[in-house]
Amino acid sequence: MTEAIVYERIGDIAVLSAQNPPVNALGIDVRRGLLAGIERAENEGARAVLIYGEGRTYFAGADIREFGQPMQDPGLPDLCNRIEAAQLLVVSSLHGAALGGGLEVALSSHYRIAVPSAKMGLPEVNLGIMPGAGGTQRLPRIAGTETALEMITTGRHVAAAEAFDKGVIDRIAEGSPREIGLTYTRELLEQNAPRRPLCDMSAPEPVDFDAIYDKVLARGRGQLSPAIAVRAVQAACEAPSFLDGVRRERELFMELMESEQRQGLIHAFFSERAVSKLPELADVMPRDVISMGVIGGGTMGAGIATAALLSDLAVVLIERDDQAAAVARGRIEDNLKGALKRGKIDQAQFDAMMSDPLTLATDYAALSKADLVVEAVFEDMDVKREVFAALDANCKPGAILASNTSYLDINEIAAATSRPTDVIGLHFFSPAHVMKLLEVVVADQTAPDVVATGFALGKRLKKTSVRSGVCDGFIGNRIMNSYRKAADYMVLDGASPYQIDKVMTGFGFAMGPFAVADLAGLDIGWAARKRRAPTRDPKERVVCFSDMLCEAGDFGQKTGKGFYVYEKGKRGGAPNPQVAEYIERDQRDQGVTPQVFANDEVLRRYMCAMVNEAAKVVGEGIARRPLDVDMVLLFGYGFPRFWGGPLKWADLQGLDGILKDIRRYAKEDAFFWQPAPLLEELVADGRSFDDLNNAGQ
Ligand code: 3H9
Repeated sequence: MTEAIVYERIGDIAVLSAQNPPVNALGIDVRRGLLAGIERAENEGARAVLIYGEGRTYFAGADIREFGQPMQDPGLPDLCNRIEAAQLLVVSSLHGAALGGGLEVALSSHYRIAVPSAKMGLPEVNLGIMPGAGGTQRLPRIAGTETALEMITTGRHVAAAEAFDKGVIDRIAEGSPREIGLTYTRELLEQNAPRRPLCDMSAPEPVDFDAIYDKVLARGRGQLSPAIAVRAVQAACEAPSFLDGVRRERELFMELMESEQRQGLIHAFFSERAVSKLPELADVMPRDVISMGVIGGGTMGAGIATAALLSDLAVVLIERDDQAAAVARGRIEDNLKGALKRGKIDQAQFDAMMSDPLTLATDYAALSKADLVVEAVFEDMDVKREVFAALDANCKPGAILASNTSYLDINEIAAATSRPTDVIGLHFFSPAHVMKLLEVVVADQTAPDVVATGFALGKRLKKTSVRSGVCDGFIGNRIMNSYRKAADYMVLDGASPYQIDKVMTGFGFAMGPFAVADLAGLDIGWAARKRRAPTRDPKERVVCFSDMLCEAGDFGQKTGKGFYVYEKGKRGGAPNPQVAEYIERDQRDQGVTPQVFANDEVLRRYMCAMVNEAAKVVGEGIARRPLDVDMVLLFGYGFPRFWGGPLKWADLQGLDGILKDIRRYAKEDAFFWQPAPLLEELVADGRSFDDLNNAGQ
């Protein structure tokens, strides 16, 4: 018997306890242990087998780390069939999470009991695959086709009470999984309860699978796994026998296993966990943060304050006068009302958050007890320096002074204080109480425990925190600036903004770059272009059509017109006919002859610009690893998760092809398309971005 499954005999019951921390993933040792345990129990004449997990959880699923490697016997599908076919009674007792292959083992057992806090689900689609050990065949038999389709295509975790209502489990009981499992199994034996293999149940009722397939495909914006899973459930209803259904499930599972989307989504799964683990901080204790200060109560400041309140921090928000403070309070209230409406908090929590923990003030002296202060004022270096000098004068020793600037130099900001080691960038994304990304920007003198506190705060606020070095725009905005420019150049050269938006939504983005610009406000880019104009290299191509829109007072959604025209009450916008005129004028002024861009070419240029700048960001050490960039784009910029991030996408496409294309584009515009030295190096060495990730773990 392997160590991962411990066999024990208690009277008529053989107990198989999983001991494979941290999540009892169903790796080869666990599978062998379960198989051996079932066989031994049968050989020894036990009347029942109880399966449960020691530690945090029942089985959290197949061991994802084994994917892509040759499968070792017994595979999970065979194991599940064998458990179900056992001639004695098999009972599973669930706690923690029974997910994916874990729930499939439970469904192969003849009876299921769970503690009230247990969660279960078939989340495989989120990894680009689908249940592959009979889950798509057994769940619809026990819970009905519609419930199974909903659970499998969303991957949703279902609480024990709901699972009981839907018939997925037979009983809920308080206690340890071992105790409740033993009591239940004894009871079943006393009652001479029959074996109850789900494979013997009749096929579930069919539904309109084609319609559901189309709906699920559209909802996933091109993600294949949920749609393919629909076809597997269809087989549960329509295949001549259970085994035929299982065979169909296997075919579809293997198809997804081979897909690029599976690689992208699994990269995202591990990267989102790896990204905030910094080896250099392993032994560094963060400072305590109980009370937080926020300077500025605009959209960003109010969002940060809301995020802090939602995480049980006390907040002191500073505004310039009472009127501005009242407006800020109103913004926070609106944000919290949204959280209330979405069921994130209840009325009592809402009332509590709006009173005790929230203080609005106009005097920096109110910050004397704050452990960490985030400044979210106007993006102007002189203003920031003034704010930081005031913070330096008013905050207690050891307080962390953070700037939410999107692009300004944190070193210069830190120099306005007498304590640069306590200064850091904490770059939130708007709306800050909703968006998951936090860039933790480390300046030259930032102390390690200040960095550790930035990450601890991010965790507390339920953000995905990514370390960034200092540069204009940090990781995310710097890369965005580059692919936005590529989009603008394509428009100047003949592509339309609407073609580009369509190509990028086809790739999986929720919105294309021009629709995003309209949403963010075209005046933001306009201001940035004006700011950069004096230092712009004369070799850089300049695009004017966006400025023309701004000069006409059209700033996007907020003015009702930008690249699109927005009608009140209508979702999205229609193309703004004036845009074509502006583009033509820009082309005439610059002597550009427009060309036709195929959709593939649009995608390639856009993505090459993103990858090239991302490679520069990694090469210069602004991002520690390629996966850091991937997580920034995924969590802050709507990059489609099923591609894993731009650098995972680049690996999947092949870096040499990307470099060749960048060199081809450089013949038209050598200034913009300068290949990243890191990309050249990787291609020369035959290595990938993932090789760098693995070297840096
Ligand atoms: C499947 O089952 C396919 C079958 O249908 C068919 C097969 C034929 N494997 O998330 P945490 C690691 S597909 C390997 O931080 P939490 C994780 O990387 C699977 N490792 O904890 C982390 O490692 P590290 C379907 C795994 O408490 C550590 O465990 N199942 C796996 O916040 C702790 O994880 C799923 O998709 C795994 N399956 O959340 C469930 N799971 O410490 C995936 C976790 O080195 N897992 N690890 O960074 C989860 O959703 C969460 O981990 C869970 C716990 C909710 C269980």
